[in-house]
Amino acid sequence: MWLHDLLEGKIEQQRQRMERLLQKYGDFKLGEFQLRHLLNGMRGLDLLVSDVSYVDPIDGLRIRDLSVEEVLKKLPRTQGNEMPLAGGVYFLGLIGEIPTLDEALKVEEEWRRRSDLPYHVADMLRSMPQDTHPMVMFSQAILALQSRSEFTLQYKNNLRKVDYWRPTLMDSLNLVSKTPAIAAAIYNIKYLKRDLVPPSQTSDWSSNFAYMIHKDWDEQFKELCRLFFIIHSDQGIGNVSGHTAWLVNSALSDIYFSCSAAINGLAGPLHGRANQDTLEWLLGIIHEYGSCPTEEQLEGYIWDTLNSGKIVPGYGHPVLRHTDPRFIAQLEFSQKRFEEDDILRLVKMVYKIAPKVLSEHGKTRNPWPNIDAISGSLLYHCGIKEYDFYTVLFGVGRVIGITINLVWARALFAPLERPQSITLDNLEQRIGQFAE
Ligand code: NMX
Ligand code: MLT
Repeated sequence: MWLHDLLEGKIEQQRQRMERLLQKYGDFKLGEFQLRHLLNGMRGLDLLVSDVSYVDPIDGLRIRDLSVEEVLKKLPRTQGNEMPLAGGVYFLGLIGEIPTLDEALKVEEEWRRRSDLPYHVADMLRSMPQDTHPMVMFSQAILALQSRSEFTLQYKNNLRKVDYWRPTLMDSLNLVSKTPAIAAAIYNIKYLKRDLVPPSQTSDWSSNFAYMIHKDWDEQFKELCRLFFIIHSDQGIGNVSGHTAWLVNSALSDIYFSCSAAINGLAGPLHGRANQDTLEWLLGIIHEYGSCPTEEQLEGYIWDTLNSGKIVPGYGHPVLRHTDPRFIAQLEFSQKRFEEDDILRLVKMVYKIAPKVLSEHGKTRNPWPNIDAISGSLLYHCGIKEYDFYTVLFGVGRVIGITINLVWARALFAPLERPQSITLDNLEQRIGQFAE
């Protein structure tokens, strides 16, 4: 397969690079960690290695060392579209080079011919109770595809460790190709109560989602899908969903097991669910004041949110210490296209006022907006009003980056992850004090 051929030489180079580092510098001290790191969720510790992407505290996400702005500018797009093809970001992350239009289209073609959703997955989704959370449906649908895992099949047949990445790449292509169809099935079953639409054999991967939810006519939404999936595709491997997948996969559980688990982590309000919570919070403000509030009213509302012990959704970040460039990319997208939208006007007002209030409040280390501070508003403007669905779309994008990382994890023999856990007694003994 052409992607295997392209990847093979690169993997060999990286294996030698890692081997050399380990042999020569295995004892090199990279840093120290303190007791506080054990108790603060390991914030600030460099503990994972992946060349696919990196999150800089100030500049934000870099995929293969390209900033979000560069990714959106340099990746190829088809004629008449401003937003690039998701096939391009897959190629970039996997191979480490900016693809030509032909290469991005070839990835899209690989996906298209694998994009059908098996009957048993659609049947399972239909049979779930109406009040099932869409992220449960998403996670279960991914898990239900596990019976098709190439990795697990070949592993049973004495697959050699040096070759683990090969079927993992097939699993990545197969799963990524089907995530828009899974999301569309959830949307059609749960909200539209309409029949499922088989994937189009002409649309690109991102806009195929629009096609399958009966929105093929909506060019603006299709452009939004392209932007949305690309900017959600990766964010290093330390975030909750990425790291969950990485950990599960380290036990050689295949990509389906790993991504299903990742989606469960993404569903949390401190992670991907923040896009839903933000929209709900913004609608609450509009409901309270009848339309956009004044700046004074908004400031009061934000203080009320904080004083009642709640978080301001979409603000703060475990790594970033400045405005998330993925927020900026979406803001620019909306400014060009629908500046007059009330909710988007409110998003901009919040951006003006919340950082000041959060700084004064003094708790968060980062008072600036993250990707979720605006993403739901764009979907809402484009007619996707069912906000408990938004995190599913986050996940559709994220499966791209996660599975690329897992291909590389297998290629570079990422070991079983198994940190030691210690007791508080251990801790106190080590620092020479005993519990009172
Ligand atoms: N509103 C109110 N309080 C906040 C906020 C916020 N937006 N952000 C952080 N804090 C609080 C945080 O709860 C913590 O309080 P406590 O000591 O009582 O536990 C304190 O500030 C210090 O937190 P940080 O070290 O700044 O942030 P941390 O790394 O722990 O958490 C988030 C990062 C993203 C979980 C946190 O900023 C947050 O809860 N934000 C709102 C939810 C959100 O937008 N999540 C989406 C993140 C992006 N994503 O897509 O996953
Ligand atoms: C993400 O996109 O995964 C979020 O920004 C959370 C993170 O980076 O930890």
